[in-house]
Amino acid sequence: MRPTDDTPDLQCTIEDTVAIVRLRRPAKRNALSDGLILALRQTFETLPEGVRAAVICGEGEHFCAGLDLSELRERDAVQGLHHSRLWHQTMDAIERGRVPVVAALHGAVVGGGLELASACHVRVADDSAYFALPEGTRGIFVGGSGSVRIPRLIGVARMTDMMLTGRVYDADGAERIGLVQYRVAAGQALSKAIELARRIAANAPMTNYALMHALPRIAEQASDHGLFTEALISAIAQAAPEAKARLHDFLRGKAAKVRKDA
Ligand code: 1HE
Repeated sequence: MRPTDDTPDLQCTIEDTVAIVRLRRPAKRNALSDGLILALRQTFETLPEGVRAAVICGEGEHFCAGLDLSELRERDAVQGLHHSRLWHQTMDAIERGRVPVVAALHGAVVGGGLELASACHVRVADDSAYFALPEGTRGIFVGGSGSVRIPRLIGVARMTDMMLTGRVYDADGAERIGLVQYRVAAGQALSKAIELARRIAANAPMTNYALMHALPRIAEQASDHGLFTEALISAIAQAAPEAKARLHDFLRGKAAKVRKDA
């Protein structure tokens, strides 16, 4: 296990091919200050070459309390615009970066914390997790890409309801509406996320790249364009030497079979 560029509020530890990125402001419930948003971007943009997947988690009782509201007070409109764009760059560095990211969620996953979770590729919630968008109560709007990424997961109607009424989803509800893909017992989110990240890290890199960079674009294309993009990416992926080697192993009976309990 090897720590990399730590700032006081963010720790990145490398375990073989998996990076574990930990929010470390537990006294402030991991609220996302400007410094933390910049450190996240820097960390995901400069992951070491051998890293094939990442996990993001939070220290203490909660994953993340969202925007650090203490930094909001003095911002004018132009500064607000640039601040939101700064968050967008960080979320893009995660979602459209080099490796898939699994979010390990517990406690509060609220406001900007939910925006951060939504930029990840896989979300695991433990039974202590709860999800809300309290921006409405604070008199503000989402600014960290939530209006684009959250409706992709749960639809515009559910996000509107969360912001209009202050509705809070528990882990069970979050799994039911598609906000998270996995639900585990309290205290188990990180270990499950690491297990999934290890599986992801074992995939052919081109498959992971296609899932991160082609699939979301295809989903937004007209179906004729989407099918054409799919054909191109599929042809590139299957021509990679790693794909040929994996196919060869399977045909010689040396590859793992699909098992129903995997
Ligand atoms: C904070 C923040 C924060 C806690 N910014 N300081 N997010 C919110 O509206 C959520 C606000 N936070 C909460 O509702 C609660 O703190 C929690 C449910 C997350 C946790 O409750 P609890 O009882 O464990 O902790 P606490 O006692 O409320 O907070 C502990 C300390 O953290 C306290 O500071 P202290 O100096 O009095 O000890 C809190 O002030 C501080 N703290 N959350 C700053 N968010 C790009 S746009 C995104 C827009 C948004 O994210 S808006 C939603 C913001």
